Amino acid sequence: MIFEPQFETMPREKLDALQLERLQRIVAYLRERVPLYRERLDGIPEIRSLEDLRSFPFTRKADLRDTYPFGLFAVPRQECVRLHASSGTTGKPIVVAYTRDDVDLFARVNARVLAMAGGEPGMVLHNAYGYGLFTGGLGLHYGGERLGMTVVPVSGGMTERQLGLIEDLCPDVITCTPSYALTLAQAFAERGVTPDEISLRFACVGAEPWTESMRAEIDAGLGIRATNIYGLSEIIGPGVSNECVEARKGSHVNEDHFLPEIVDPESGEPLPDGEQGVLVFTTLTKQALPLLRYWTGDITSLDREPCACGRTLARMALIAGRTDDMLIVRGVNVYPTQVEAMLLQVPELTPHYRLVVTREGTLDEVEVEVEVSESYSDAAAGGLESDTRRPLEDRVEKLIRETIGTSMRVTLLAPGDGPRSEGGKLARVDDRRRLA
Ligand code: DLL
Repeated sequence: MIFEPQFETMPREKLDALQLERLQRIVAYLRERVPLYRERLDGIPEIRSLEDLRSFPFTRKADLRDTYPFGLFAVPRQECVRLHASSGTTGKPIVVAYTRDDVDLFARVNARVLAMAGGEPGMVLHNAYGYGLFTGGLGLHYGGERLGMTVVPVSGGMTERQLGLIEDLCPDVITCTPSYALTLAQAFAERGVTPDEISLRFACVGAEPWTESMRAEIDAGLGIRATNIYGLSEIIGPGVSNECVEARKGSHVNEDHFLPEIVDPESGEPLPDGEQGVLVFTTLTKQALPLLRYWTGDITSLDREPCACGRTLARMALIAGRTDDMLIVRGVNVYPTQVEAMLLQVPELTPHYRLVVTREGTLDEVEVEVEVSESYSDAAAGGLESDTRRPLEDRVEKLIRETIGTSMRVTLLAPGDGPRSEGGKLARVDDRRRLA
């Protein structure tokens, strides 16, 4: 079903006109209320077309950090009914705020994404995104309630309890990170529960990068159709975009609220549909913390072709990586997702992997630690101690050289020894260069 068909299937020209009208309004609002924008937009002419946005400067994470905690708010703090914070890896987090109307918008866009994923009123939603400062738990919680679902606010972690609740409450939809979906699938398998015995039918998985090969593992492991959910705290949290369960070919961006652009990572120049670059968002309707041309750092492309589901909203491809996750190994740019996609083409391997980056002299070295499958381990008598180990490692190293174009060392791990999500986002890269 489509939650707000009047917006989600709006003809392109009407959507463009709506975006322009909202853009003009939000720019005037920000010029009036936020000192940083008043200064930065000084001398930049009024917006007359959507293209005029291209003359605006980008807003970056540093702008939020530099004005921490409330400096970019466009309303008095007293009008904010909610704050969330995103945990940065370094230094202070970023604080984001919602007025009462923003919380309502947060609920509506999440009701939309749950419906895109296959959710319907009356279904049970098992929400295993973390509750608290992280936007995932509460965002999908409000979205599920708004759609008319029965929401089970499990939050992340305590895997045994999650399994028991799924067995007892028979949810139709689950929301969690893709790495945690795999943890749950594996825990069910260890209990001897087969995918067709699990009530779940749909999943909204995201909040971290993942690949088509991982989707196949999640679908098979839980007996579901998983769709990609994308969002970030600065823009609203979850609810920015989601794939429709019909096509699963790109995530529909709630464009009437979040205007997407793709720009060149180096020059910042706009790129045409279909080309990969950095995703940039302008919020069109938020009150407490609207942002103009926010540089997400996420790499993807846009597609505005009509979709089988009937929505006219542009679709963004699965995130290839973040500009700041990109590794440069012997001059070759590599995203962890490229390694993931490749590893999962090897039947003996599992999606439980990690990249360890070290520096020897002036060269970056990457070691891929990846867990082998149970069946490989059982078949190779003696498991990883057997003499099949080095030939398999060699084979994977060769595949990496040939498909990615750079060398990495591969180390096989025994089943159970690879990294697992314990409920939240899983760090795929262990960067030891800074420590050295
Ligand atoms: O992760 C919001 C969210 C919650 C999205 C629940 C989806 C589901 P942050 O913690 O601020 O917000 O992290 C945002 O996570 O810039 C991306 O780098 C990454 N990310 C989010 N969704 C995806 C996805 C939430 N589907 C940052 N694929 C973003 C790849 C994703 N990366």
